[in-house]
Amino acid sequence: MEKNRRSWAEPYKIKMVEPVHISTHKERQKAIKGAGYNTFLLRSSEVYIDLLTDSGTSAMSDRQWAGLMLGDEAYAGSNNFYRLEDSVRKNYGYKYLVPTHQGRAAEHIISQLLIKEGDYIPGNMYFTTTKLHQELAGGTFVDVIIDEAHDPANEHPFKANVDLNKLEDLIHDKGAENIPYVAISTTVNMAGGQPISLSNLKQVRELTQKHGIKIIHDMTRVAENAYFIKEREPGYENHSIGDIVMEICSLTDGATMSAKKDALVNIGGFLAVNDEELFDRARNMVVIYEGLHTYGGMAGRDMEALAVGIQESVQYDHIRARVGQVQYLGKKLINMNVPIVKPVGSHGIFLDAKKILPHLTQDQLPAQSLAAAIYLDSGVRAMERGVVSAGRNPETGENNYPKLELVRLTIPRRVYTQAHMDVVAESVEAVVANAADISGLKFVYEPEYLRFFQSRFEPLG
Ligand code: P70
Repeated sequence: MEKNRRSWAEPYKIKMVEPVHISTHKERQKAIKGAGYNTFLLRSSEVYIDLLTDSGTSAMSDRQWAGLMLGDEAYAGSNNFYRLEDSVRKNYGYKYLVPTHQGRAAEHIISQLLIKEGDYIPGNMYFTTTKLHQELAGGTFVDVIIDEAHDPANEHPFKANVDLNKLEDLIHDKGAENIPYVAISTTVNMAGGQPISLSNLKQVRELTQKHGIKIIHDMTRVAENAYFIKEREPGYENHSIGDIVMEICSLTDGATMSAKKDALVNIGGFLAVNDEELFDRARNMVVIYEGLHTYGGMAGRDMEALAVGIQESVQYDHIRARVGQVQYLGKKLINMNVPIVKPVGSHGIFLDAKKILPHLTQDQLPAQSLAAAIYLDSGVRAMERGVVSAGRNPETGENNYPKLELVRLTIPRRVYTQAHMDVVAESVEAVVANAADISGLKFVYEPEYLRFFQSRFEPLG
């Protein structure tokens, strides 16, 4: 194909810049101590290259900024709501839209509506907020992802696939009546930004339909998943990203969306469903927690920026450059022999902290320690995705010990350059070379919910 003869490059040029502060080692030492060795507690002014998350950190296009000026801030029936509804229908195919302020609000609503006490919710690996909302609604999450997803070195092209035997066994053991839906995520964040294949999703659809079980789709990074399908799944090489996205959505009954990722906005999300009765209940519930059903926690201007962002997110040149930048950093680190999750995912690089710090036990919080060490080295901010993120078992109070103990270098969309990626790789290489000096951390404060956000730590002697 003509398009692929050349390397990817950003399909945009830069119109405005935001200066960043390059700190000194001494400043960073003070900052990380003050933050209790938790990168979530750093101020952004203390950060040089911010790879904490790709959530809400994207750069909007000129068309999106122009859209802000079209904000219709009517309490009810805003023009922007109808444009957003139209954009969701045209690009994703879901019939009914309930806007929310971000993804977890949509998770809250769908969990409360569909889950009853004692239910089981199978899914292709957990996500922190999703699982918590399932538990708060009385359910138990069950991981039915293929085993390969738990092995950072395994190069399966679709590590987010569901293990159909695991799913079938669960339906057999617990009964279809106790499984309100299967939670399918595109891509899977905690596995390293890995995709699910369309052929696997079709099989999941067939199996669940036989038992009358719904599929609820976490479509936070669906365009990135579609890009991998186009690249890797036989038969899809000539399909557009838009068509693949539509096909994915058509195999599910509804979706929760954190629009802060794929859809290129700084705030926003939604719940979308096809069933009219479920929609009626959801839009009744949204008025309790979010706002009226035609804004649900978003300003009119934000809905406009989202309507435009959705269209931009499924453009091939955009998604190729977005994923291309992540692959660039991944390849660089692989060439430096840094152990990372393979294949390289779509939204970030996941460093294998267990491999990098073999002298630490999981109780000594290797990923948390590695993220703090990288910050100290260069001011690059990353995020822990290991034992701290996995929290405690709500029944026993014991730590959950996930197989994956990772540090995520998450790449915001359209924000950093290839030169920034080079600095990140140099810093990680230097920290890995001196990894034996990293001594581990212990908790000194731990909140009840989603502890990774607010916990504080101290170095272990
Ligand atoms: C991240 C963010 C959010 C997210 C997600 C998937 C697959 C739902 C949501 C929730 C922010 C985050 C959230 C919890 C822990 C750490 C970071 N992911 N599903 O950085 O959406 O944030 O809009 O409520 O990735 O990965 P929202």
